Amino acid sequence: MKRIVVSALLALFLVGTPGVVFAEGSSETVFRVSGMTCGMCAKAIERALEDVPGVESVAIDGDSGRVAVTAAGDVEATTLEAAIESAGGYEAELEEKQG
Ligand SMILES: [Cu+2]
Repeated sequence: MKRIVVSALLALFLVGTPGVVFAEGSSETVFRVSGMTCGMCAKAIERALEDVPGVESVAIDGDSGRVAVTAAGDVEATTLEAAIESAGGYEAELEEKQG
């Protein structure tokens, strides 16, 4: 009986491990973007960022101009910045990068 409990715990640990490693390898980069005037702007920027390899999620606050990008692994801020600016007529300024 004790052995079953131990192997169940071990299985839990093994299953949980990739998630932990994954979280540690991810990064969050926040930009302050100017030039966004409507929801379509936010959509265009979101799509451009999602096309960058490694990008997992994009959160945009149109009012403050803050764009937060979560990526698996270390995606260069300059790469993300270029993607934002390629969406057309926007200027991105790096505000914060974690991971
Ligand atoms: Cu717009």
